[in-house]
Amino acid sequence: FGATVLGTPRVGPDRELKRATESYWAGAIDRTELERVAARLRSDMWAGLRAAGIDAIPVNTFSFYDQMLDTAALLGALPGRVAHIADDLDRYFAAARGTAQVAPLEMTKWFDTNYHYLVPEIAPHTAFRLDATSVLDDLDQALREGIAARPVLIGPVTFLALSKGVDGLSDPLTRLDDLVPLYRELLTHLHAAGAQWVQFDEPILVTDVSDETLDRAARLYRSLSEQQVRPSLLVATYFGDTGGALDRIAGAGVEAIAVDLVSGGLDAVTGSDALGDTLVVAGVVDGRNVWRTDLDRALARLEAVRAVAGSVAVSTSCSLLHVPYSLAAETGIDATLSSWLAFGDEKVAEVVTLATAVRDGAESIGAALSDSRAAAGQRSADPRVRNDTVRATVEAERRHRTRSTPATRRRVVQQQELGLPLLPTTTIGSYPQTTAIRVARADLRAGRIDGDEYTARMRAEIAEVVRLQEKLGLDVLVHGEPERNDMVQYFAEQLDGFFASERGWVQSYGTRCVRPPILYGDVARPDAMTVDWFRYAQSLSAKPVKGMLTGPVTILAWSFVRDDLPLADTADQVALAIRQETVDLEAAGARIVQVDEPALRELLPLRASERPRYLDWAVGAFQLATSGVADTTQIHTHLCYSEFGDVIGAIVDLDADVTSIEAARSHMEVLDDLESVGFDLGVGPGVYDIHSPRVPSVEEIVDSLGEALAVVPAERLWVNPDCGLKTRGTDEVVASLTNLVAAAKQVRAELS
Ligand code: THG
Ligand code: ZN
Repeated sequence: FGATVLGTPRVGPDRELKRATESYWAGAIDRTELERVAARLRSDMWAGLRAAGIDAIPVNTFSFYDQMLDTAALLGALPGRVAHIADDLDRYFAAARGTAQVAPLEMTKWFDTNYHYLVPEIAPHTAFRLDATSVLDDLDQALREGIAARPVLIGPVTFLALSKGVDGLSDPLTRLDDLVPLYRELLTHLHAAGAQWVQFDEPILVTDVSDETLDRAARLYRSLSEQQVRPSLLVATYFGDTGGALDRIAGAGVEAIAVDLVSGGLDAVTGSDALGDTLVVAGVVDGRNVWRTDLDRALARLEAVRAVAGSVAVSTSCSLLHVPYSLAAETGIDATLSSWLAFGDEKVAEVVTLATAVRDGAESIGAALSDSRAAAGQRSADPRVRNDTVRATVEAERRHRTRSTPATRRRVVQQQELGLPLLPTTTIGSYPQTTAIRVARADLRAGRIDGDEYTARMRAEIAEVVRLQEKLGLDVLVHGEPERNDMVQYFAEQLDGFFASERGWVQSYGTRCVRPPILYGDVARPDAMTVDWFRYAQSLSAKPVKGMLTGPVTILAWSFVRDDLPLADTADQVALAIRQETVDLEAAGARIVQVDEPALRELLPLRASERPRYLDWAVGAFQLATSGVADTTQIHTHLCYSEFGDVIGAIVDLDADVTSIEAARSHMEVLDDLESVGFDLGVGPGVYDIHSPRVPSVEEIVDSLGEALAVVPAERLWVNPDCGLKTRGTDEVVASLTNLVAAAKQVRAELS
């Protein structure tokens, strides 16, 4: 084949699968109807790819929830606690979401993307058993529709490497040999059903895998390729440089290897002497960002690959799961900006154009090449892309990264300013998103109300939240963030340099999607973004209300970022805008400003060698954002996870006066970790888990505080839930916070 993509989005151009699945969960539609929607989405996707000219079409890239969960089901490795559920689809959803009786699988990020997968649990005794129904059904549907179908499977190495060992199994990869017979049997079935090719996704090979793992992977693919009767094998690597793994896998006798030539370099390919007549599937069209491909550059890479490989096919760098369906759905975008972009459909067209050039020569795509050059030239010359004032200001300000006074001395002046009790109580920022809030937002969007009416309704929400916090007796208040749809999109809509898309949905996990803003130009803050809301909230209370901002690293992590400026430079531009906002909040009377960085760990490079450089600019950007205020102004931050691992030193370097972290589920071990690296700032370990509807008792919270006090001195300890309250109901929130305040008071009394 000459033109392919490694995978496709699946939630539907209009999020049809989200709606159908959520209706099925609510009992509003039955399984037949849900499967009808699913079959239709697959059919439309394949037909679209074929019509565009893709000659090898990935199938089995559809999923009702997640591809890792699908693989667990395929291998008979769903957790034992859901085994009693008779219906296979309900059993599958139970593993994904839990039920009243059983806990769901954990969820974690898929490499360095914004997609979250379910973490399979593998025990020493997990009895793997092939259940190929789902993949065979997919293949069958495709072949009946006349599609040149290539079933896609998560490769066994990646599957086990990303699974969690349970019941005493420390390394799931030790069970790789047990999977070999299942995958061999699967190849037999797929071949018999009519598959010419099968794709094994092995992105784990672009990370720092051990030699032992590489040996295991090579052995595994050797034993699959030695099978006589089977489809041709494509091993797909993506999200980075394949490095030495390329030769090992090519040497194992597979027919094709996919390499990501956007995230990774050409060297692994051009330097290889193991390719022989292997087909290299060259990922030259970026599958996870939204920029139009530079066709000249892509062609040069394809030529370089062709010079060393048996043959070359054109592909996206990874699955198109990570980009929106189509630019055509975006009506609010101006034609110029649009001409710089490519979403899923447009990327497919680029792949086909490049494959035409590979086959018939560059002359055959003359018109496309001149369009591509014109768009690139126009983009680099556009005044919105380069703002010299911004560049000069960043240059002048970037030295100002540290606060002038050390944290311990700041704590003294801040305490004089704030006069807080020991163990101050607060919340992370958001309060429940009520129906009234959603209605107001929808009314504004539909033009049923004007901006003034919207502001009035939001103020009413803020007043309610402030009143509630006063009544509960919290010490440091928040305004509740009713005006924010999303903590990144809200800022992107107000900053120059960002385009906030209307329909550009990308799956985040399960049925949940986000619309990442597109960061296309130098970032500037034309006006204050949050000050009016803050000023109103503070006017309602004598207690300190926190100014609430999202940090520069999180804004980048949850956006599509530029490919024409180093991320570190963009981070400083965003940081400068946030810095200006902190200064304005301070001038408006904020004594505390919180700058959240829940995604600090998400952008951590996959290769350890690249991590120090990342942490350097990421921490630097946070420091630039937060060091413009006076010593008396207290900077808070919030991090949404507790396993700091590789970033623990960075948390110290952030130098935030107070850090709130998720700790409820990890029993405060995180505090030990922090203190052991010399952390001596304020810390608010979450004292209860907001991800569950359960209301924590006073005793439980008192116990948590006791554990925390065993490692953190009382003068530095804060009391808060472990995350924002946006997804919870008001009744639960009132009950939980009542107990939180009571517990803090009880422990305070014991201490004094
Ligand atoms: N904002 C953005 N990106 C994120 C998160 C975020 N990435 C990581 C993490 N948080 C992902 N978590 C979620 C949680 C909920 C939803 C999406 C991602 C969600 N989405 C709504 C849905 O799909 O129905 C749509 C939300 C909307 O209308 O904007 O519930 O917090 N940027
Ligand atoms: Zn959080």
